[in-house]
Amino acid sequence: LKPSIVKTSPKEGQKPGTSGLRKKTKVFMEKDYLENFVQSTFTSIVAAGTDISTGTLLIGGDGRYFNPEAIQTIVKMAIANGVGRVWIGENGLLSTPAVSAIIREQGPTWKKAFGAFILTASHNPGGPDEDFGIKYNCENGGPAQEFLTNAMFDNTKTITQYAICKNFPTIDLSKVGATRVEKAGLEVNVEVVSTAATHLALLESIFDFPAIQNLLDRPDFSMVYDSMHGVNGPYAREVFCKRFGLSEETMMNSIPKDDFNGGHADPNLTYAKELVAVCGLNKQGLKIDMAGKKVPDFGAAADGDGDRNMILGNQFFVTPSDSLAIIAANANKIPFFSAQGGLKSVARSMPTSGAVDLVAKDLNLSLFETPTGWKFFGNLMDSKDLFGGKDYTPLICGEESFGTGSNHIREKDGIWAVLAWLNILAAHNAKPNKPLVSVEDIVKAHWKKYGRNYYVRYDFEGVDKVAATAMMAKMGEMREANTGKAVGAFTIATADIFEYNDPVDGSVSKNQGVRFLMADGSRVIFRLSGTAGSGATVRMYIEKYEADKEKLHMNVLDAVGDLIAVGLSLCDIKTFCGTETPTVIT
Ligand code: VG1
Ligand code: CO
Repeated sequence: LKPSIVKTSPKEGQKPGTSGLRKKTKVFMEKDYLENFVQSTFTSIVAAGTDISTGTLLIGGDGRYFNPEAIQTIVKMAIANGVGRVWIGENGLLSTPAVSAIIREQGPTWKKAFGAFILTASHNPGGPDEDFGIKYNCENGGPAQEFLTNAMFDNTKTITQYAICKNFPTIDLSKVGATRVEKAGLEVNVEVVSTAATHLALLESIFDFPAIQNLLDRPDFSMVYDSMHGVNGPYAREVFCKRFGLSEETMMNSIPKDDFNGGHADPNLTYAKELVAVCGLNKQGLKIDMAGKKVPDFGAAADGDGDRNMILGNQFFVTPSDSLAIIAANANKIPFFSAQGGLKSVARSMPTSGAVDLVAKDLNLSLFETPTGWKFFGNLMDSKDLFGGKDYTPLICGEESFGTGSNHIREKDGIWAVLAWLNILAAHNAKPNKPLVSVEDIVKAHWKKYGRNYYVRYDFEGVDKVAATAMMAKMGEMREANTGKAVGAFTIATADIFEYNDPVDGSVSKNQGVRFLMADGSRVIFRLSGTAGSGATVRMYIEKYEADKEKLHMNVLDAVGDLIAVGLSLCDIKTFCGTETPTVIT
């Protein structure tokens, strides 16, 4: 087990983005590329005080191309760096939320994990010609904070060597169980752990499974769940087929594939087209003629690494921002929250609509607005000071990008959101022999009470990075000149660049998007994506609030059409990037 020290030199561009380092798979397969990043991570966490010799390192991925090879390399490097114990997900598979759950698990026979490598580029396509990714999560189960990802990046710029135990045996990822290797007084434990067990046990402790079972058993209720050939399949089958006894037909695309079957495992109206069609919708979320064909009452989809969710009803699309608000408004129906004395706070990323703000105001919850990316929620969840010294504060978080979750773990959790909706539906349908209260009924009742935040996001993928950066800079420079200006039917009350002062550790995250806040409460926001594997993606977020009861059921694009036009002219993307046609609308 003698580690070899291999000479290397820095690789360009190994800066972790919104959620880890993502690059073309071929780049990751280049000599020393993965090794450099992994070594830089070990160096950073040791420098930050992590004792890697007594704890456990967890490794798993979303099953994309190069996943098994990368795992074997990381194991060999972990051991060379002095890690005493490694756990790996069965077949190399672990969803992002499951990783978070396992890190936080403190079972009697398990030594607690100090962190994890998750091999995923999430919703980015996979395969030899597509994307690969890696991220590091810390002891709290959440993504590494910025100070740590900055330190990793700094190390990648100065790295000269890495350590690897080349002669460590290749681990059989298909067999759950331990491999103990002992040599020269050094004992190393590598254990392949069940992909789903820990996470599912946690979910069962959160939701009212008997009530969900009653709902699923109703003859007038049916559901489908599309795992999009990502890592969610084994979890979905375990819960819905094994635990709840649904037929395999309810599970769409539930076998993980290393290229997601050539698809784009991103649960939205554009990419989850198979599910969207089954649920009787087109890609604008509008009803299509089903010619009498039966449509499921509930539909859901997950992304490649299982942390995102899309929720559909019978010919009905729930926007992620509305989903967050509705779960928060109904949190008392979920045992996890009611047992803790009820939900106390909510958090959303800045571009996420203000629908949840209205619920927070109504229910007297604290509300936090963070930059895009889940790592900012973790600090709030772990803070005792923010919440009057209490250890444990029930908190629900969400992003407009189909991510929802709570402080049961430190990542967004796709299957959690699906079970949350089923739990809420079950509670609304608790009385026997009544017609089914549908997803659509629940959403419409919510709008009636709170008004509706019409919302749409335009993505311009694959645009020139220099041009997109210049466009953002121009809007930033113009912010004072734009403030107070009338544009179309709107007046810009404030134009600014969003900056976040973390209330927990005082850290400041600058340059988190350009905002145009209109006098009537409407918002137009621009960001550059931090997850693109190559090139640049511009995101334009459009929100318009409507309280008028007569105007709650409009077509979204009709409701916000004038604001979209205003947004396109404010950024002038046509001049900068040569297009104003989005590649994806969500
Ligand atoms: C996107 C989303 C963001 C999400 C992130 C990671 O980031 O907008 O809300 O947290 O992806 O999700 P960006 O920087 O491209 O806008 V995942 O499921 O890709 O880990
Ligand atoms: Co994801």
